[in-house]
Amino acid sequence: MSKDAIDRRAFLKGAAVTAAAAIGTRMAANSEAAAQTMTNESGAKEAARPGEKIIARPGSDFMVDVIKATGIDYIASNPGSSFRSLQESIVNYGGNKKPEFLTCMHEESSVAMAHGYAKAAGKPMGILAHGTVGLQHAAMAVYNAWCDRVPVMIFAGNFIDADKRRPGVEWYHCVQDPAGILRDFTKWDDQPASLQHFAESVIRGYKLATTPPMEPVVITADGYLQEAAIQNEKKLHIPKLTRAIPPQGDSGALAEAAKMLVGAERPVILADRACRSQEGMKRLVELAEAINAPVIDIGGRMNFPTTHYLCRSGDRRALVGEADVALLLEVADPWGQFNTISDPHHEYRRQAKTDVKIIHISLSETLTKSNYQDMQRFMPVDLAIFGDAESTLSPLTEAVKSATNIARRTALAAHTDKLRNDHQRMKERARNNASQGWDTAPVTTARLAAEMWQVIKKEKWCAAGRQDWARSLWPATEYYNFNGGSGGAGVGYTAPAAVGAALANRDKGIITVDIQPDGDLMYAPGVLWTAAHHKIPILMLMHNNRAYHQEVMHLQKMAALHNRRMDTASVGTVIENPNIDFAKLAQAQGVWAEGQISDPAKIGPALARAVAVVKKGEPALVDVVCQGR
Ligand SMILES: Cc1ncc(C[n+]2csc(CCOP(=O)(O)OP(=O)(O)O)c2C)c(N)n1
Ligand SMILES: [Mg+2]
Repeated sequence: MSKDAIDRRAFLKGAAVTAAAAIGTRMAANSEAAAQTMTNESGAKEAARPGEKIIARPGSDFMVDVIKATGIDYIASNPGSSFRSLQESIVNYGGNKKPEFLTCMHEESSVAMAHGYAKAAGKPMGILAHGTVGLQHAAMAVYNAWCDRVPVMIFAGNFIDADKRRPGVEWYHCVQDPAGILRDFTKWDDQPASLQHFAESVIRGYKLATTPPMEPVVITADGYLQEAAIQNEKKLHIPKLTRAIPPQGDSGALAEAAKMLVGAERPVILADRACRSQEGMKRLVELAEAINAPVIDIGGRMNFPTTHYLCRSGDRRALVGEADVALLLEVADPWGQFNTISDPHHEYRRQAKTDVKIIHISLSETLTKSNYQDMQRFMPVDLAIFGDAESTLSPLTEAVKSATNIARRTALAAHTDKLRNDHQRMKERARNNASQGWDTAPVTTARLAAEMWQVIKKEKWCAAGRQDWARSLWPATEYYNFNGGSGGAGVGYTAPAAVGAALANRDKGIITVDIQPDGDLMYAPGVLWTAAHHKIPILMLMHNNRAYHQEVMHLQKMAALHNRRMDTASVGTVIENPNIDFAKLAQAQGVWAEGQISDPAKIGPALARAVAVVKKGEPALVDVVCQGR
């Protein structure tokens, strides 16, 4: 028997005593009560006398070895008995390091944290969900991650063998097909029937989740497999994890695309979930410069420096409207870039020339789920190149360079002055728009973003919350600066995803800031406690408009359409009477906080105090009463 196993046996024998010494009498009393309860529920008397029937090497230990083999650093989870053995193994056998267990207060928070983390860390986090109920809570956040093409390793506890289930609650929480509820919006799932099967499925799942287009994957950790002793351990092996190299677009197709781009008079590049790294951004800069084409960063990822003269994200309507050739890079909604359906009359409008030539480099054709409609409206294009955008950028740039003769190069370079002026004009317009109502109370959203900028401009920073003003006002040159959006627009994403990003950024010396909508935080505010407990430094600046403001606007629009009174638009949409005191909400969970600020002059000093807390490694929240959106 290994030394570990002996240690664990000794621990079990003296459980109550050890627990009393280590974690205080309250926990010791609880663990005695728990032992008693287990005896009562299961009727297995021997379990009440620790030491008599020991399982020194449970299957869940091997499961931890498997999870460690993937390199997952964290498991975000709300605890549940369907994975109690795996949780115990993570902590006692695995030493609660790589992976470390993160205590979450809602499964939606676990998944959204993993979502934000994956984009900031460049690798997935694991989450553990408790059978039926845990997966039901997780579902919307999984959908957001699916829509955003982000990998999450979802582990679920479940007892598949009815002969082993304890009566009562365990039946309510077990399910014949755990992943079924998520199958429409996950890439793959499996319910392994043996430990060897678990090892192969986790490695296969990790590989699938992290191969573009990246998506969440679900693997069930069967409860009985977790708790029962490992049989024939020598026969078990963990397969090697080799990541698949993402595909580059076909070279012939790239030559054709290059010809179209080089010959264009008004080319435009639209990048969405295109880049995954600083290197990807650098490649997009090289391509854009080779064609001297303006770039619209749609914002699914950080694709292009906002300081570059070819950055024209704020001029999408005008540039798409005049374009003769458009290059799309993993754009989630291609149809919506060139067409629209008006609101509220649902009438079709074209926003581009009818003969604009469209090239799309994308892997979206590999996603073939039918039920959910995240594929967006079908868009006929002139050249559909199947390939990973980031990996295809460099060969496309090479093709562009070889398709450009000296005369053409000179002609393209002649556009530079105008392009620089247009970029400056876009910036000035954003600054002018931002200065409207600068000193008004409630505070404008632009003022909020500007105040935040003042306290982070000398830091390495990541904006993980609401990013609209920041994207047009803040000079951003690094991939880690912006963490993209929710994917599926399921509200409740922003706060936990920002905390997940902050965790990924913690050891890189990057300060994570979150302009945080009030309605979003109230879905699952317990993520503040998770940030405090795990010492995750994040600066939350509340965009507290005391409303589900987008819905206020929708109701106003409907009242206008129906020619009826508008003042009732607040019914069911405002969060007033009583007003929520977000500073107290945060303080109650151990987070440093100040609020409820309505004087814009007071935001800066409060943020300066908050940043000092964040720099010490802890979360901080500043609540500001703001205008609409
Ligand atoms: C889960 C979910 N429920 C409802 C909605 C509809 N919805 C869209 S925006 C919004 C308001 C969100 O309020 P808040 O986060 O405070 O942002 P605000 O609009 O006030 O800026 C709601 C409820 C949604 N997108 N997702
Ligand atoms: Mg709001």
